[in-house]
Amino acid sequence: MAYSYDEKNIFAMILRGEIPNKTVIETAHTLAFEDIQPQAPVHMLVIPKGAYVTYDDFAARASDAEILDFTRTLAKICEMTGVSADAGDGCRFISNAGTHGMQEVPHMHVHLLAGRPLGRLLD
Ligand code: D5M
Repeated sequence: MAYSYDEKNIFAMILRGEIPNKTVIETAHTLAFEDIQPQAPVHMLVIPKGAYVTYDDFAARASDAEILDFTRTLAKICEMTGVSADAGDGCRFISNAGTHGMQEVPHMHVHLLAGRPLGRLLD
């Protein structure tokens, strides 16, 4: 079944410039901005500019250029903020999907969390 995208979701509104955001970096296909309810000293959201609902929707329908831009931008932010596991203390990427994933905003996004020990995800 194909996902149906809701153009009224809050990240679509951010992408259309209808509501403000604290942009960290913007590229041809990707936007990263500060999460409004930070759960860690570093908490950003990285979103594709295209209309995708979840990670698997993005992976299935986005072009290679969009996917490459997204993954490289995520890595660039880690480098810029000094949170890569190589040069810093590390970080966590989370992409919530659907009801059990507790996804609130139905536009594909990856949370980048860092700046404190984040605890074990699965016990
Ligand atoms: O997480 C959705 C995330 O989106 C949640 O951490 C709050 C954040 N959020 C909601 N509205 C905004 C605005 N306007 N700016 C920045 N961040 C926002 P989910 O994975 O869908 O549960």
